[in-house]
Amino acid sequence: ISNRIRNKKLLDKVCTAKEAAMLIKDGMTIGTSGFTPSGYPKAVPLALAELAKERNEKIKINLYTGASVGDELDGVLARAGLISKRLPYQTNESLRESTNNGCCEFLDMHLSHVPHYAKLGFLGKIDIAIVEAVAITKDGNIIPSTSVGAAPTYVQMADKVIVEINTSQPLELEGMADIYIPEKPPYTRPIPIVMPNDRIGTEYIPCDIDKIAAIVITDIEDNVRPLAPIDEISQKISENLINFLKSEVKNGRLTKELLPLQSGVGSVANAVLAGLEKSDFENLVCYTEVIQDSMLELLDSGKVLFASGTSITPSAEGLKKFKENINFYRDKIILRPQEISNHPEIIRRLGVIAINTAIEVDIYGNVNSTNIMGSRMMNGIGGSGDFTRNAYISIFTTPSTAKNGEISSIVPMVSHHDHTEHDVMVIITEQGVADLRGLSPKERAKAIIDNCAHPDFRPMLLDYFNRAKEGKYKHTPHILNEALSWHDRFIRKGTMKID
Ligand code: 0RQ
Repeated sequence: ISNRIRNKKLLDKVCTAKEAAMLIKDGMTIGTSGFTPSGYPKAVPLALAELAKERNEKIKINLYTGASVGDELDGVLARAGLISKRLPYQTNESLRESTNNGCCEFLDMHLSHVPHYAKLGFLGKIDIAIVEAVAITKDGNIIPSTSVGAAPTYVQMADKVIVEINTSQPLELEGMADIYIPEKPPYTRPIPIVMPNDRIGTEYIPCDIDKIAAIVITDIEDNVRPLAPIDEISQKISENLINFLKSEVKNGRLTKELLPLQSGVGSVANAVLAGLEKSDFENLVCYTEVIQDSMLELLDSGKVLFASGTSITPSAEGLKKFKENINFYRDKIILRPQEISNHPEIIRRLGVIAINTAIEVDIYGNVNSTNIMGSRMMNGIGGSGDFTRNAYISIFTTPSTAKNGEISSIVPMVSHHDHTEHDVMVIITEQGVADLRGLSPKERAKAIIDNCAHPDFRPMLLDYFNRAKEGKYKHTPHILNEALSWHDRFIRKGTMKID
C-alpha cells in the first residue's frame, strides 16, 4: 500500500467506505471523478446507499460528475432516491428514468463548461469531492485512474476530499494524465497547447493534503458498457464518412493525415471510427474526449499515432486488453481535464474534425442529440457541442430511421435543439452524405432530403418542403402546424408513416 499512499501520515485517513460515506450529509453538493463509466468512485456511493437504507434516511444530494458514470454511483443512488440534482451527462437507465419521471432534476451541460462554471461559482458550493485514484503522492496530490474529467476543479473547490484508491487500476496509469487548470477569466492567457500531444501540466491532480478527509481502498472495476456489434447500417455510415473524407483530400482541403479527430460515444460512433482501420489514411492523431475500443485498435495497428482525451472507456474486453498492454499505450495517450480536452480555444486552434451522433436532424440541418420526441432525455449533449461549434469540419452521423423503420431521423423540424444549422456542416446516414457548407437553408433542405433521408420518408419530406415553399416567407419555409406532426403521429400511432 506504500506504493499507493506515499505519505505515511495519510495512512491515518484510511477508513471503511461506510465511515467515509458518513461525511456526506443531506443537502450537500458532491463533485466526483468519472467520465463515461470510467474512473468514478464506487465504494463510497454504494456505502452511502446502504447507510441511508439502514438508517431509513431520505437524504438528498446534488451529484456533479464529469460525464456518465457507472451503476455503482448513478444507478444505486438514483434507485435509492438520493439524488436531488445531477449534471452534466448520464447513460444510466435508473437515472434516466428518475430524470424523466421528475424525481431528479438533470442539467444537461456542455462538458467543457462544467469545471469552468464551477470555478466561477455558477454551480454553487462544492462540499465534498470524491475521486478515484491509483495513488496519492507524498504531498497529497492525487494520481487519477482511467479518467480525469472535472475532478481537478472539484478537488480545488471542495471543502473536503475523499479518495478511493482502486487497486484494480494499474499503477502504470501514473504519467498518463496531464493536469492543467485554466485561470479564471477575465483576461486569461492562451492555453499553451498547439499540438495534440503537447504536455502542459502535472501528472497529478493538485490537492491540499489537509483537505483529504478519508481514504478508502477498493478493487471494484469500472462497470463499462458493452458495445453493440457493428451492423450493416453502421458499416455503411462509416463507409460514407470515409468517402467524404477521401473527397476532401482529393479536393485539397485535407491531407492523408487528415486533422485531429474527435469521435462521440456509443455503438454507431465506435463503428464509424473502426472503419478508418481499412482506409488509406495514415499517421492519424485524435484530440477527443473518450477513448473507446476502436481508437485503441487504431493505436494497436499504428493507423493512429497518438490520442488525447479525458477518459479511457473501452468495453470489458477492451479494458482487459488495455490493462494487459498498458506499457504500449502509455506514451500514446494523454488524459486531460475535460475543460482542456473539450476547450473551444484548443479545438479551433488544432482544427479538429468532430464526428458526433444525432438522434434526429431536420431538413435545415438543426440537430437533436438528446431528447426523444422533444421531452424524453436520452443521455445528454456531452461534448458534442464543445466540438461541433469549434470544429474545422463538424459532422453528424445517424441511421436514417429508428424503431424498426417507424421513425424517420430526418424530420421537418427537430423536436429539441442541441446543435443549430449554424454549426452543423455535414450530415451522414447510411443513405449518403449531405455537405451543407456554403448552402442556404433551402439548398440544405434539398441536400439533406435527397442524400440522407430513407426512401420510405423521402417523398413525405419533399412534399412537406414543397408545400412549405408556397408560404409567404421563403427564407426557411415551414408549415408551423405541421412541423412537429410527425412526432405527434408517432406518439399517437407508433409510426411517423401516413397510412
Ligand atoms: O433507443 O435503446 O430504446 O432502442 O436512441 O440509439 O441507435 O442505439 O445509438 O448508442 O450510438 O446512441 C445520440 C443517444 C446515440 C448517443 C445517441 C433511440 C434508439 C435507441 C440510442 P433504445 P442507438 P447510440 C459524446 C458526444 C450525445 C451527443 C454526443 C448520445 C437510442 O450517441 O448520447 O454525440 N449522443 N455527444 O432507438 C427516437 C429517433 C431516434 C431514437 C435513435 N430519431 N427517434 N428514438 N433513437 N434515434 C458523448 C460525451 O461527450 C460523453
